[in-house]
Amino acid sequence: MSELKDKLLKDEYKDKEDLRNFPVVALLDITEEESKLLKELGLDTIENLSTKWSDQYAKMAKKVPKERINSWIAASRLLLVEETEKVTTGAKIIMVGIDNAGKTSLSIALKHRGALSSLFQRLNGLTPTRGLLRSKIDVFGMDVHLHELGGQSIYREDYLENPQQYFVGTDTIIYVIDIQAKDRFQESFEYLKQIINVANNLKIKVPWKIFFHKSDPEYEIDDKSAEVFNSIIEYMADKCPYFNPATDFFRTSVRIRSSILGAFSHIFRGISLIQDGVNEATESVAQGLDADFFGLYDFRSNICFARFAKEDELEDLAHNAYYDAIESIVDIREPFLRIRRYTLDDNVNEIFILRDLKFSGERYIMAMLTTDESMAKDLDQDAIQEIIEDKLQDWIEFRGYAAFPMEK
Ligand SMILES: Nc1nc2c(ncn2[C@@H]2O[C@H](COP(=O)(O)OP(=O)(O)OP(=O)(O)O)[C@@H](O)[C@H]2O)c(=O)[nH]1
Ligand SMILES: [Mg+2]
Repeated sequence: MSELKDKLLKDEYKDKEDLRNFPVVALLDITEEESKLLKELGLDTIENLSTKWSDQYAKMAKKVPKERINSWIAASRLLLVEETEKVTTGAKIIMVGIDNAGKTSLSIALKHRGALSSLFQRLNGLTPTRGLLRSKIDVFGMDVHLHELGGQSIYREDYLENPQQYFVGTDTIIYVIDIQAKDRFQESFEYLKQIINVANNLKIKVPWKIFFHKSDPEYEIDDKSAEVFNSIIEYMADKCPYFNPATDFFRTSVRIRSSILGAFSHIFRGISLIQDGVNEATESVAQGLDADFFGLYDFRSNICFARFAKEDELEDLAHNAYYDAIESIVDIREPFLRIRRYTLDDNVNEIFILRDLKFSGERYIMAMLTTDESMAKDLDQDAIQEIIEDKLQDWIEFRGYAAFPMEK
């Protein structure tokens, strides 16, 4: 607990008593100005912020970026965790798109362990989803409910006519487009417009993500298709306030595992309120380990909970290497699972190191890439574990509090 105080409070508050009545300005990452705003809204103390934030959220969001507000709420909840009831936290993600776009395939590919060939076998036998299909994944201690809306036109009508039933309480909406189905672009774009329309009418303000799916390695996008994709992104940027045209679309393919893992990990980290703190801690772990990439994967869901990469390419390389490795290690228990070497285009040798870790009884896999030969050679297991624990343990332990409480 005291370590958590160190991380979340300004120096002058670290040794004081009566945490719940601290003014919000005690939080590390908040300015005087910002704390005044919260005070005006009745969120003057840590306790009030942690319990009454939801009534004032919209007002705060008008003045301050959401990421900042989220991190204050998370910090106040984390600080009071010992006194807070164990609340259920969770998230709801909707996947939507016309039939055959690949929604069910994406959800299967995300959870699949084992060889790619056995994944393709499963996907070949898929039949169209009949209406709403729900599944639940445990991601970083939150329950993530994944809702797929089967895209055949007979089902689409119902979503558009009774949207509240499907869209209320959603944290993120993913729209999936089959980029190889040129003759269906028009239909897919129209459906997207309709869905945005009903969501906007319901005043559902959530992040939207676009998956340009079936972006297989050998598939080349022609100019005409590229034009359509650009106009979709422009349309989204215009109509959806929480769609960022620079970062919120993904090229995914079941043939490129890193593409799916990367996209979903981005989305799940976005839902987590402690994202900023985790990012900072992860960067310092990477520095401590002299790693060009460091990532911590939740073994059950495959989701990358924390990651830092010096270059984007290294992240893709590591995600792919992670998937390759877990194909063969499902049941094997060894401290060091794998060490591998990759030579990159510019003749740089990256050493990939993977190991099994446990935090609070949950299994994690750590992956890193380093060019430091001596580091890789005399790898001291305990030292590695120590560095990670020192920086990330608290974040991992409290990850279950890292999402908004579930709406009933
Ligand atoms: N080439 C290629 N084919 C894919 C990919 N992902 C899925 N498919 C194929 O696309 C077809 C349709 O996939 P589904 O996942 O059933 O599509 P869906 O969006 O769930 O369809 P509905 O349930 O009817 O809405 C299947 O035959 C998959 O094998 C991909 O990345 N590349
Ligand atoms: Mg389906």
